[in-house]
Amino acid sequence: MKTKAICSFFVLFAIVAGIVATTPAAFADHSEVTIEAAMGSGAPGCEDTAEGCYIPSTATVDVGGKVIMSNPDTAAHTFTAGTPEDGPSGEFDTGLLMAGNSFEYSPDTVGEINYFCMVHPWMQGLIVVQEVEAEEGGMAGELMVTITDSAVKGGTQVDLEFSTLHVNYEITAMQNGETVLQETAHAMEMTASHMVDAVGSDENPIDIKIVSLGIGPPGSEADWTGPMGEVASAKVVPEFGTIAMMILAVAIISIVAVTAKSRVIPRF
Ligand SMILES: [Cu+2]
Repeated sequence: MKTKAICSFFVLFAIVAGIVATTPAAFADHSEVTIEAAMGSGAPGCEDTAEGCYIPSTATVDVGGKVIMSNPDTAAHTFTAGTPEDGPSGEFDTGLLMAGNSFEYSPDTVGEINYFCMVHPWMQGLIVVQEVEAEEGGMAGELMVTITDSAVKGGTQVDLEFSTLHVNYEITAMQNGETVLQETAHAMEMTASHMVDAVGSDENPIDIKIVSLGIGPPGSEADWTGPMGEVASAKVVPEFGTIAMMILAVAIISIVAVTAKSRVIPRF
């Protein structure tokens, strides 16, 4: 008598969810810049120095950022958008800025703005207004978690794929209102696997939920960055078409791709 055995029985599907990080890991800060009129710039000569007549003579600021124009010199100066040749362009004009005074300007469009001093036309500077910089430093801006489910021989293996290293997360698997798996983990690599001691069915699907706890080395929770909160959850059932998927996120969600594939191969 032959024992009827299901040797291979698997369900495969994947959910990919991308969350745009709301907390960049590191970025060059151009949200505010201070420009000072050079000391002694009321007399010609500063235009021939390396520093120039406005310091810095080229200043970079984010669009929507703040430019503080300050006059520590003893002479009164203006910071007037435009050039001595063409005159004021209208973007900003401090008017006559007396010694010790300052003026604030917030650019609202990307571009380059020349400016000069109406009193001392050899004084000229440039403000570069740029898009707010994306983060730098190699930390991915998106956290992607892919849940691939592979139920083999009585258990369900949950494979995860991350778009970045060092994701700390909690994985929970529920079946019939019972928690069949609950683990907190740190992804040293781009992939991770968890074994759930249960198999999903139409009547008893397994609900898997991944919650991001932050990105960073284990044990330094205070320094973790990136999206935190629910990343993805999925219902694991062995039949094509009955896979229910739900993707939630705490930040801005962008679903990159959703694919679902299911196959049942019974062998006797
Ligand atoms: Cu001046």
